[in-house]
Amino acid sequence: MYTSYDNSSLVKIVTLLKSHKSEYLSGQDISEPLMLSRAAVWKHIKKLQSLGYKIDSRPKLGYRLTKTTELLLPWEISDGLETNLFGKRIYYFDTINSTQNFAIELASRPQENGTVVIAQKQTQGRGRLSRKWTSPSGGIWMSVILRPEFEISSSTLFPIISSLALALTIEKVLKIKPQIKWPNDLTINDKKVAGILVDASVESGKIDYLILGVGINFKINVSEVEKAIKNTGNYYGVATLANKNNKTNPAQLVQAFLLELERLYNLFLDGNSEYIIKQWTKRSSTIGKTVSVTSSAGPIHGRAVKIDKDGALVILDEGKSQRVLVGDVS
Ligand code: BT5
Repeated sequence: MYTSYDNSSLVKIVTLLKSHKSEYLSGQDISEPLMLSRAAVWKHIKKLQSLGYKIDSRPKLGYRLTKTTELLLPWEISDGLETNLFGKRIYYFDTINSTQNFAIELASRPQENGTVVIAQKQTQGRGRLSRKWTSPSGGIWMSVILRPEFEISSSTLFPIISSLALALTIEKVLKIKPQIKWPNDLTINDKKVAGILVDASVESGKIDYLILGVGINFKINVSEVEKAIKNTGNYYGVATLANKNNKTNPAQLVQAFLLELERLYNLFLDGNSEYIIKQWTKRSSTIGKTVSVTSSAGPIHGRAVKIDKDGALVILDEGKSQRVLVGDVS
């Protein structure tokens, strides 16, 4: 595991190499200002190479960073992160059962607010309604701990805020326009590219914390994932955001997402949920369509007309209006 507040020598070396990308730095150039031994520098360089940094090492010249890593290491996300709260603390794992589960454990500590847990791979990724989320490397699997000051009744709009934040981020960073399928799936060509899950802890009628889980198929092998999940609940095909040739660093997408999420979250706290619902509706592939919804009260068939202030989907069925808060749309 790596966190945003350890590995300081390692991070200092990365920063130094990044600011001298056009030249080689000798072992001494690095060891002296950072007050490290030459042996320690060598050890850290080896470590950085194993973390995916491409560092050219030449006998008489020294070291030069030729390519940064694609791993979502905490310092790569922190570097240039413009948020006030979200992502100020980051925990990174190569492999974990579920970032959501680890975030729930962390949330027992009140200082964990805005904390991000991120993993390269999950072995037991969770979806909604006890379903599974397939999480091979190449994706962005993350959870964010939040301690909102709003009423429980407002928390149902939170997944809507999050899916809009993700859609806006993808539009901005990757110039791709995903659609949002109610309640909060992101799709490309009607195939699922990202999913959102919110776990809530409520104590004496107040929200103690919310854990937002976001799964993004950033650069994954679509056919492998499709093969693994073909017969599962709510399956309708898999999409990926990037291909092998795409140069966008996933850390850039995570940074932009945290910033957009924080912006929308603050807008919501300031009472601007109408703006959020309008922007969400603009990108929705559900509103205006004839849909079938499986809800806890059984199947509902009709025209999806809008989402309510609390994120409930309003369906018009033979003149009768019905509201659904939890379910799947097809
Ligand atoms: C979701 O559930 O879409 C919420 C997914 C949240 C995953 C994140 S990853 C970080 C955090 N840690 C976790 O453990 N979870 C969160 P739902 O709407 O129930 O969709 C689940 C269904 O999507 C499955 O039954 C499959 O059919 C399908 N599915 C599973 N993995 C997929 C993938 N990688 N891409 C597209 N579809 C997938």
